[in-house]
Amino acid sequence: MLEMRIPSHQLRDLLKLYFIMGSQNTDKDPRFVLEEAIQGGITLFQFREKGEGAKTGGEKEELARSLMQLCRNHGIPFIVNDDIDLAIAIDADGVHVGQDDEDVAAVRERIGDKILGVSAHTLKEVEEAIEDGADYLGIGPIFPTGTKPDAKKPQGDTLIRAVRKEKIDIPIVGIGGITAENASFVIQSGADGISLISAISQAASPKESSKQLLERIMVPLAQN
Ligand code: TZP
Ligand code: MG
Repeated sequence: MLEMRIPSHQLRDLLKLYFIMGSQNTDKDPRFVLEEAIQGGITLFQFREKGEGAKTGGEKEELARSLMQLCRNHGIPFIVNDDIDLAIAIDADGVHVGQDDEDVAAVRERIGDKILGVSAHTLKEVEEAIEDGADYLGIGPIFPTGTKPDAKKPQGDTLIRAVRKEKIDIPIVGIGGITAENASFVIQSGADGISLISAISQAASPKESSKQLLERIMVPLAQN
């Protein structure tokens, strides 16, 4: 396990192709989808068991443990969305919280040096999250998304560009409606990576989709 806060350069690399999924995001077995996505080249995984049809309690924990084991088998860090108790119970590699979840500084206290990601929608939220101990930020929705019913209005690259203009260099991933067609736009705005659900979880071949996404961001990433 990590014994110090993850260095930014290492995290930037991990954020390149950040796949997020819960069992509610796929008609297939989520273990199969994750295994394929790993083979296709994802660099980080977030377990986000949330919304209609999501598992709870023991079933949720069991799924988390089996997906974490798949990640461990391939050296992919495993992040838990929202559920800090679960992340601590299973000794996940990190957590991701939004503005409506537990207070960021309190989460940092609870998780020690585990990776801490925070969703931010304004420059003020960005600055507060950094102050409170975020390791990386998720910014979006960049494009319209059908996956998160309560998502805010799509903001394109406005906030990512504003953050970089302020010379704030915290690792950032864009989120929301990202596909192979628009992935390079997100990287060109100054993000270190793309995070996505349906472009991989709903793909006919999660493996091919992951490969294609990675190919589309390699050139723009090299130019950042
Ligand atoms: N937060 C902002 S948009 C979103 C989340 C969790 C959903 C992203 O899903 P998709 O399918 O990649 O648009
Ligand atoms: Mg949340």
